[in-house]
Amino acid sequence: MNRYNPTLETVLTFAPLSAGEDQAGDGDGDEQVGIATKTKAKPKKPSQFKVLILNDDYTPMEFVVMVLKNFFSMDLESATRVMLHVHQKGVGVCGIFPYEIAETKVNQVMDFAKQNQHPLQCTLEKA
Ligand code: TYC
Repeated sequence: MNRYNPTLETVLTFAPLSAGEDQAGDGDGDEQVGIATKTKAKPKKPSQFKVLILNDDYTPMEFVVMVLKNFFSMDLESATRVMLHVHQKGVGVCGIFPYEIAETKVNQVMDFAKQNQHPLQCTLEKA
């Protein structure tokens, strides 16, 4: 996955070379030849990632509701609605987070499912 998301950008400013060094053109030094001299702050919004849970035939509905309540701070009503959506459609969104948080949630859910010997799958996808 391409996660390049710079917060700083190197800006090329072209300091003309002297006639002897100017091998790129006709010797008048006006070609776009030079060295990078400035770094400009360019803040970017961190990319957002959806955390998805997948349906399976074995994980108990109550367990999925517990996962949604515990790891995604849903109340019982929302957790039940999302769980039933996943049960019927195959996949559903638990939440949208910056990459590091989304990755942590996926790992927490997968670890918790494994500890309890359920095949529940959780993944992330760029929002
Ligand atoms: N399909 C499961 C069952 O019938 C329930 C379930 C719902 C499992 C959502 C996973 O992400 C899931 N017990």
